[in-house]
Amino acid sequence: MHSLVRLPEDDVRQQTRYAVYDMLSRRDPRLSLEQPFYNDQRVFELEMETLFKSEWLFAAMGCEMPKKGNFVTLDIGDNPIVIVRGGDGTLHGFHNVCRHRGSRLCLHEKGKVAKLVCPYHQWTYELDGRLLFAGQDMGDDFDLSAYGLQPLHVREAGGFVFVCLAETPPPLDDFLTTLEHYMALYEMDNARVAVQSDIVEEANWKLVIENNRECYHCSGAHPELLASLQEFDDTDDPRASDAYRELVKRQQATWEACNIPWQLTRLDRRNRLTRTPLIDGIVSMTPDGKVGCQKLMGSLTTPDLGSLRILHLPNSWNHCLGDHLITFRVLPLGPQRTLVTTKWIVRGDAVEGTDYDPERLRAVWDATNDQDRRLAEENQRGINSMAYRPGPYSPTFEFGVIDFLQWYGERMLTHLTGEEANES
Ligand code: 3BY
Ligand code: FES
Ligand code: FE
Repeated sequence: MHSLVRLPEDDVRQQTRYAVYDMLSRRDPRLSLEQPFYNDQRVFELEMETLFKSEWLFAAMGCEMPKKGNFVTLDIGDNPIVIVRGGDGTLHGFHNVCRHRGSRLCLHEKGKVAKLVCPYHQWTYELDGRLLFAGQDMGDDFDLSAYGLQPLHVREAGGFVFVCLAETPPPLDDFLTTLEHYMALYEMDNARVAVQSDIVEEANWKLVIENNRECYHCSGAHPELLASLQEFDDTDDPRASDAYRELVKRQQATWEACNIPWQLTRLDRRNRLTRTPLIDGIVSMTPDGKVGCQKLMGSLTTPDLGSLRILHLPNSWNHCLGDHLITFRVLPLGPQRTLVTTKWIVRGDAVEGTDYDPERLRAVWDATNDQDRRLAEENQRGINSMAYRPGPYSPTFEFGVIDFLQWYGERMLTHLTGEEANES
């Protein structure tokens, strides 16, 4: 295969690397980032080139590709990718780029195909990426085997699908094993997406994640969400009340008796899993706190599971309830534009209209997402001002943000200096 020829690095690119390196290595971890991290095109391109091309990213749910030939597409920056279920049940990931003249191959976000056929001149690929057919006119010595789709790394565990564009991806096994363990009871082979929302926020992707990593803003912004969600998910949280600690103790004893995993597991700063109670007496994130889907996930007999929260930096957080799951995927579109995709997932055999009302299922997080979108967009507009200066995070309320930026800074510095990843 021919290697990609790159134009020489221009000065601006090199200087951006130096400037970002410099800003990150001398930054005060208690403060928000300097302005260019949130609004500069060059810094954004550098992040896409380093972080988003090197890290494992949450891409989709396996239940969106239940059968052979089911595929999902998404864009990681300028890179269109396609994930497809092969004949043996495993997922294959490819750059969604035809080897003829480079057209995008799969145009839809989801679907089912027998083969991958390019819409331009109908070059046809097997689900494992091999080129099968290239028209009649490529010449007698044309070697089909030299023009397979370019693969990328895909892993699936506990119903979640991750991709990585790096040649040598960072380690992921510990996280996947933990995820399998926590997700087993949801039986994700028997699940499907009931509702999906795609929101474009006019804000930098880090502002979207920062906003998610704290609940300092919750009491002022999220009346619907706070009817079910506890503002903290850890008894060590400085804000945790005695009543919360009592509730956690009671719920954990019940979960323990049923073999339901709940322990807080942190795998470096990037992956965090914990099961935490909802508000006492509330079983789901719906307007009235009752189940949003009558058929519970897996073989559960009670919906009272609290929320299994799963964080995967840089681009996902999730709530797994007894009756449905809500997954969140963040994909940067530009320095000040971010796609947030939310999926509400129910048991595979749940019937719309009978077991669940999609409007009721989505109501709480639709409201919450819209509130968060406004907050992130106003945050962005203020940061764009000449008056913006990095401001202090509350160590009590915003330690999650401090943690995220610590991870971000470390990973950026690692990629910028080309060092091997030394975390697991
Ligand atoms: O765009 C599509 O939906 C299909 C799927 C694979 C190839 N493509 C033309
Ligand atoms: Fe795909 Fe021509 S670009 S067949
Ligand atoms: Fe919020």
